[in-house]
Amino acid sequence: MTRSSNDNGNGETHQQSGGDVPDLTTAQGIPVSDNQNTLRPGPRGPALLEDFVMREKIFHFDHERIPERVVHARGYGLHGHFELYETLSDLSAADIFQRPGEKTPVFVRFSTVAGNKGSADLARDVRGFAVKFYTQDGNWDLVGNNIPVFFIQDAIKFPDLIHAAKPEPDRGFPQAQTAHDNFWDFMSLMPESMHMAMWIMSDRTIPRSFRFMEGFGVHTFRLVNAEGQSHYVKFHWKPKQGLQSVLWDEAVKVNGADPDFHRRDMWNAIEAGDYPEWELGIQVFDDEFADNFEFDVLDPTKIIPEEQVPVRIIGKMTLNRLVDNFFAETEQVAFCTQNIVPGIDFTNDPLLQGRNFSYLDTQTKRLGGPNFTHIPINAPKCPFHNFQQDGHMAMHNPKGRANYEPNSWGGAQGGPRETPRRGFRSYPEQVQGEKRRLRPESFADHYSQARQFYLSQTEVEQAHIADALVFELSKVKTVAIRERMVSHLPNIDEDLAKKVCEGLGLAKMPQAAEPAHPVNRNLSVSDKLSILKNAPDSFKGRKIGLLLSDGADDALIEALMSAAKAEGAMVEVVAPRVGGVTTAGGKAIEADEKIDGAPSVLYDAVAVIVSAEGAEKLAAIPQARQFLSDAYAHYKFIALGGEPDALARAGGLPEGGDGGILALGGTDAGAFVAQCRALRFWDRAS
Ligand code: HDE
Repeated sequence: MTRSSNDNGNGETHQQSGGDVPDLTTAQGIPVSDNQNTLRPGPRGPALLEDFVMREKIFHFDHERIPERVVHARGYGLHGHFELYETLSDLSAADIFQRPGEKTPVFVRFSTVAGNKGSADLARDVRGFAVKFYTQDGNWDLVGNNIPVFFIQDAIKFPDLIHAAKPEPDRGFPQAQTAHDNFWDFMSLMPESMHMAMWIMSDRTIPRSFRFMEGFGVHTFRLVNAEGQSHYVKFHWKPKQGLQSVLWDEAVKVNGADPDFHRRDMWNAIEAGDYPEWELGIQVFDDEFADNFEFDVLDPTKIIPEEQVPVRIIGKMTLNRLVDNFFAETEQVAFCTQNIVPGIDFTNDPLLQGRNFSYLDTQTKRLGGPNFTHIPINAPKCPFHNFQQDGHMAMHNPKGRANYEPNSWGGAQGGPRETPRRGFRSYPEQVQGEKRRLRPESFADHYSQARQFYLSQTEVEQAHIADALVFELSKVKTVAIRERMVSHLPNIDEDLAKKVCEGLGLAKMPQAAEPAHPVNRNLSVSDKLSILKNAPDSFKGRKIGLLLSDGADDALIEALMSAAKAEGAMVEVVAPRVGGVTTAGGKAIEADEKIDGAPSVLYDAVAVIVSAEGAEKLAAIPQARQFLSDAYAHYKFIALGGEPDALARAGGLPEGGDGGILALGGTDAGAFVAQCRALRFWDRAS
């Protein structure tokens, strides 16, 4: 029996076209009568080559994939705008920096670096923080990271760095991880990477959310004003939400429970109207500062501490719109460091100079030709005119005769003309020297700022750095590589070196690596480098996991829900069944998650409101026990309401609790949420 297009075989009928439902057609617009069956002679005959409907459909499907980015393959894109607070006309002629209050549309893509497109969100990795500003003078791309320094000083080392970080080529693993021999072999042979090594071993590489991390332009750029005067500048993004990271044990578990943890977080926040915001800050300095600074401002492995050059806040970016189509926007967006506008300029940072080649080159391959600027997400939103033409998929095809310049056709017919008044001019920096392959002497100090970073952390954060190094190097099979890496640590901090040496069980402390430049052991601590010293003072935008059972107290639930709402926090209901629970008052509350799918690592704090019988039943479920034992182990605030004793005991909570465990009486919900503002009960760690 043959099956008609409108019968799926179960007797159900598909929706037919007509009214608001458009007719299905081929890409050529030919209406399709049957989208279920291939054309064949007789019901059991071979497929006919003539079937252009089937062939076109499968042909197109076969070509759906484009190469993923060679780095930063996994990303999440969002729309928003940038609003300028104050004019910068004294410093920069950039159109975007002229008129306070003016909003410029932006597209942002957050990403991990090493993992492929399908890897998990909470890999220990740098996060990309790329912003495309659609300014009235063309697109400006600030292609930054969530860490202000980089691994290497010269772009020529980038392929080596990335090869070493990616899966090893013979075995094809590990995916999205730096915990392997090749990576640490390379790092330990590159002392210039030691400052970055401290950052990537810190909790910066396991952010709780894209919303709770900083962004940095990394390189020193130039701002150039209308008079042609130049100042150096470093760009910073400061999240209004504050900084927050997860623990490594959480990261490992989150990756299993929800590999999309970061993109889901962003989706949920924007869907809820809780739009994340970052302020744009600039560190501005001149040649005199640059000449006197302890390090070379062109060296991308160095920061300028905010205590030395304060960050001046100049505007705010708000992300408030999800993409309509992930492929069209997030996948096809092409950020490029060479996209710069009049009033901003490059410096000779050797990494930046190399990047200016790489991005355009890789995008031409990834997006299939030179016309990727015609794709809506990449096209400028201001008028643009030039004599570029043809090529694959050309979408902007100017009319008329003139496709060259100069021409004598005149007027509109002659096409666009150069504009010395508005046009981009490079800052006329004096450059001279011998043509050689050289690394400047001024780039030679590799340890002093690594030490400064380490010493600027709280004790908890320092412990995390040591633990992360021990974890990563424990995955390195070659002892000589472990030892070589540890040999750099005494140049950073003796105590750190000792902890890692002991943690690895090395027979003896390796001899310290010989620094190419004496280590400055007296750089001042910079509080801005710590996450915990810059923690938020609100629980806004965070999430409570509320575990309920049948017979739970209605008033307690209600009180917790409204306290969370008042703070701007979210509550997700977790229950033994997704159908939910029936409260003591007989009210049905649907669950957002069944307990098996909602471990407490997905939440910033947890609350349990249960009846005595419900607590007994939950105590028998391993995931319910872990919900509490993990929350406790991860220093989370825990609220216990109703009659939770059986579950609290089974979950291993200490008899009598601790300062981070709150018994939820009638009026305590507000106090609990207020306590949660500290994000974690770190006292439990000591
Ligand atoms: Fe990138 N980088 N990078 N990078 N990078 C790419 O461009 C490169 C560097 C950064 O969401 C690639 O279109 C070189 C520093 C982000 O689409 C590629 C060097 C910083 C993104 C490339 C660097 C970054 C990329 C891969 C050393 C922080 C993702 C796909 C000289 C300031 C943008 C692509 C997005 C992507 C090259 C170093 C940030 C291959 C050669 C330093 C956020 O062109």
